[in-house]
Amino acid sequence: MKTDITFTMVKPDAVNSGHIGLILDKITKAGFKFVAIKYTHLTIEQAGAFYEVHQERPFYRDLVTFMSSGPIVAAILQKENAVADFRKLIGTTDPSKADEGTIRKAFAKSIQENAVHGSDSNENATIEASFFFSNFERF
Ligand code: IDP
Ligand code: MG
Repeated sequence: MKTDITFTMVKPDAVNSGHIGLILDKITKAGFKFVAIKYTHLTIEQAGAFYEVHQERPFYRDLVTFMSSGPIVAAILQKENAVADFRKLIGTTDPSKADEGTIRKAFAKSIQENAVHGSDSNENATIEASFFFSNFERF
């Protein structure tokens, strides 16, 4: 049983810019182990379901369109204190406010096209991981 996991996506902007390799390298060097990984392309319906918690927010429709605009890399990551440490590694939602050395500071284009997703709690990490991966796809 894997505990202390978080869930991430390399978003369509970063995939399109050719940054998959650099981002996965930063994640690896920060001490995260890959429990599961896949390259996929979300439908509008899937992106809408994944971000359902944000459906009342003004940016929801644009976010769903963006997240289904091209392929993504989805992964489950394992590390002690995974959720909090990964949020620190990726930086703030708005990349103009992100700390030097964070993934969003290096690769994000805007508050929407911000290169990576990271779960915000252990509960959501579990829900998001199960949205993408079965137990047979986790090692
Ligand atoms: P997070 O990804 O840092 O956890 P959330 O507030 O959960 O940020 O928002 C989910 C995603 O929605 C963000 O990563 C970003 O792509 C997009 N988003 C958040 N706030 C805005 C906004 O004000 N304008 C446009 N897109 C936004
Ligand atoms: Mg969030």
